Amino acid sequence: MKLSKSDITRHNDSLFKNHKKKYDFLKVEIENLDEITNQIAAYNVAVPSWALGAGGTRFGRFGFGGEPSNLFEKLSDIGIIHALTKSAGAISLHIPWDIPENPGEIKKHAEQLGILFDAMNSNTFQDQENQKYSYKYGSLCHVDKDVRQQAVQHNKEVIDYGKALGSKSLTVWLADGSNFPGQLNFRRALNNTLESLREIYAYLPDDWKMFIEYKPYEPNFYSMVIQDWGTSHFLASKLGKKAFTLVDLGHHLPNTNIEQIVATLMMDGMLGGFHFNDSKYGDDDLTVGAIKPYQLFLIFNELVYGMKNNPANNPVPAWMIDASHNVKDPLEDIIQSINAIETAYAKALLVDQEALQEAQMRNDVVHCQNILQNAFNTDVQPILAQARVLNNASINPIATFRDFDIRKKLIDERGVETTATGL
Ligand SMILES: [Mn+2]
Repeated sequence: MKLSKSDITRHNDSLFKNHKKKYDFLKVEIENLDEITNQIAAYNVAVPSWALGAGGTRFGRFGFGGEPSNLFEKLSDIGIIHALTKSAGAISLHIPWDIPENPGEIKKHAEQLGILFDAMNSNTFQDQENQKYSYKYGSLCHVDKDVRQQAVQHNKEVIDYGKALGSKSLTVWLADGSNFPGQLNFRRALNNTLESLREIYAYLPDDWKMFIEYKPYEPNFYSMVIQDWGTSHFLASKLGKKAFTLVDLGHHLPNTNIEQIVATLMMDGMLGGFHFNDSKYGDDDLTVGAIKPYQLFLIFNELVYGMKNNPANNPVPAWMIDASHNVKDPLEDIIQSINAIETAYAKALLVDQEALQEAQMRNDVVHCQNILQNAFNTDVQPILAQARVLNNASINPIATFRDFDIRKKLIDERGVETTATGL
C-alpha cells in the first residue's frame, strides 16, 4: 500500500478553494504568516515503530486488522502518514522488537519513503527468550555485576544496529527501581546505573547523542532509579557532552509544571529529546493534545523561546510521538497527534516575544496573559494546511486516509489477524 503524490494532489483539488480563502484571511491578520508557515512545513516528528499497531492495556488488546507484522511493513505505514502530512519523516526503533535482518534493504525502503532513522531505543524492562539473566530486580542498577554487564552489552548492540541504519542517538529508559522500602539501596542503585551508563557512553560514536529518560513511578511503585529530570540531568552531566535529558510528557506527577522544566534544561543546553503524548491521570499515553492542549502550547512557547535565546547551544531536540492506541486506528491517531503538535508549535510562533518581554519588565500581568492567550486562541489550521500544500501533502490528511479506504486496503493486503510487535 503506497500513496502517490498525484493521488494526494488530486484529492486536494476539491478542498483547495475553501482552504485558500481561510489562509488569505489569516494573511490580513498576521504579518509574518509565510515565515511561520515555512517553519511548520519544515517540521518533522519521529514515529516510534511500536505505535503502528493497537497498544494493549494490562486487561486486553483489541486489534484493527492490517497491522504491520515486520519492520518493512512498519516503515510502509509511516510512509503513508508521511505522504499525507510530510511531517513524519523519521522512525524510532525499539530493539529487540525491530532487529533489522537486512539493514541494507530496510535502509533502502526507508530512503524511498523519505524516512530517516531517529533515536534507537534499548529494552531492559522485559526478559527476552534465551536471555541468561533476569531483569526482575533491575538492569543497569542491578546488585549483580553479571546482570549489569548483560544490560550494558544489549545497549552496545542497539548502538551497532543503529549505526548500520544511520541513526545518531540512543534513548535509554530504565524501568529499574523498587516496589518496597528497603528493597534497594538508593545510592548503590544510582551509582551502579551511572557506572553502567559510563560503559555505554564510552561505546557511543563521536557523532551520536545519548538521551536519558526519567519517570516518577511505574512499573516500580516505591522508587524509580531515574525518577525525575534532576536525576537524569545529574547522570547526563557526569557522562559528558554527548549525554542529554529526555522529557516525556507523561512521565511526571500530576500538575507538574513541564514548561518550566523545559526552560530550565534549555538554559543549561541539556534538553536532548522530547516524547509527546497526553494524559489525564498518569502515563496514559493518550493522543497528543487530547486532554491538555494549553499545556502543550505553553511548552512550545518555552521551546520557541529557548531556541531563539540559546547561549548554552541546546541542540534541536529529537522529537518523537510516544503514545499508545487501543480504540482508534493507530494511523489516524498518529495523524491527530502530529496535528496537535504542529498546532501548538504554530500558536507558539505567533507569540509576540518582544511585546511579552516588555510586558514582563513592566510587571503588566494582564497584558502578559493576553499575549499568550491571543496566540492560543488563534485558529492556526489554515497554516498547517498551507504547510502541507507547500509539501504536496494532504490538505486534510484524515479525510484523505478515509476517502482512500486505507485501513481496508491494509487489511486486504495483510489480513485481519496480524499483530504488530511491541507494547
Ligand atoms: Mn517515552
